[in-house]
Order: sequence, then C-alpha cells, then structure tokens
Amino acid sequence: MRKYPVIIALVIAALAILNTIGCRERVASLPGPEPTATPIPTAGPTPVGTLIDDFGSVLDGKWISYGDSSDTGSFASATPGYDSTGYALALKVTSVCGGGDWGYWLCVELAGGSATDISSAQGIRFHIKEPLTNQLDLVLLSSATSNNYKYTFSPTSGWGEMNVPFSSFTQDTSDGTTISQALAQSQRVCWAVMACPAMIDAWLDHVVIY
Ligand SMILES: [Ca+2]
Repeated sequence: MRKYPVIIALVIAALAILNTIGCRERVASLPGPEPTATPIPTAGPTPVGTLIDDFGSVLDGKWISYGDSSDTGSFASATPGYDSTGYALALKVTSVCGGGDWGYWLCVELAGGSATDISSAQGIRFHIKEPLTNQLDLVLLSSATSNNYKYTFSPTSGWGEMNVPFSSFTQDTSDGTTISQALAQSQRVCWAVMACPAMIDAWLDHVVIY
C-alpha cells in the first residue's frame, strides 16, 4: 500500500521537471513572446508565483512612469483584460528622437521604492499585446547595479503570454554584478520604450514573479 504515494510523488516531480524544461526551451528559442495568446495552464504543476498585479478599475499607486523630454506617454486602466474579463493596464507612448534619448518607462515598485530580495525567483510572467509589435525592454532596476539588467522583446499584436526567466536578462556593458546580486536588491521592474521614433499602444495584464 505504501508504494502508491511514492509513485504519485514521482509522477508529480517528473511533470514539474518537464514543465520547467518546456518553458525554458520555448523562451530560449524565440526572441519575443509566444506567437498566440496562451492562457496560463491550469492543468499540471504551475509555479507558485507572487502576483504583482491583475489590475482593477483603479490602478495601484505602485505603478509609475517617466520619460525624457522627447517622449510623451500615459497609462490607465483598460478593459477587458487578457482573459476577456476584468481589467488590464493600457500604455500609450509617442517616442521621438532627441532630448536625452533614454525613452519612456512604465515601472512597478516592488517594495514601495525600497530594495527587496527576489533572488529566489525564477523569472517574470505577464500577458501583453501591442498592435504595432514595436520593441520594448523589460528592465530590472536594482540598487546593486550601475548598468541595468534587461530583456528586449517585441510583443505580439494580440494577447500573448511572456514567460521570461531572469537568466535571460543581460547588461549592455557588464558592471561586474551578477543577475543574482541584482535580484537581491531589486527596486522596480519596468517596461521601457527606448527605440526612437516609436509609437507604443501596449496592453499589459496579469504580472507574476515566479
Ligand atoms: Ca486582468
């Protein structure tokens, strides 16, 4: 009789390993998001995650944005969300060249502006759509780094799930820190428009650090 719990545990462990490998290969083989809208699977093991935001009719004050003098933008609650219900965040940016060229950034404060240790997390997952499929940078702001770790991608025109391991983040120029050191002093995760000129009309939903 004692065999059955052991067998069940082994099957669950095997499914978890296969699920993890599948996600990593999918991300590693594509520079951008998955090509079609993919709901977060409910069957089988799902990583236990920290839900950053599923968004509501009123946005949490932890969301902030800023831009250089040549970039203008705004963000607001929008409906429906990726699953055809509830709300998402809609980001509109007009980015031209000049004025410092560091672009326009939408960020979420992870710990009210303070640094927090998320080095045990594997990555970040969210749903996004952008009709023009213009390029965005997913950026980790950390008090441990002088050059940000980031991941560049082009969203799909319709809702798609992005599942980005932190191991995919890189620095343009190394400042000697590792991604683990950066994660240990995380301040913000940002969706940045750094190309110019660029129009962005992106919808973002269900942001999870897993
Ligand atoms: Ca939502």
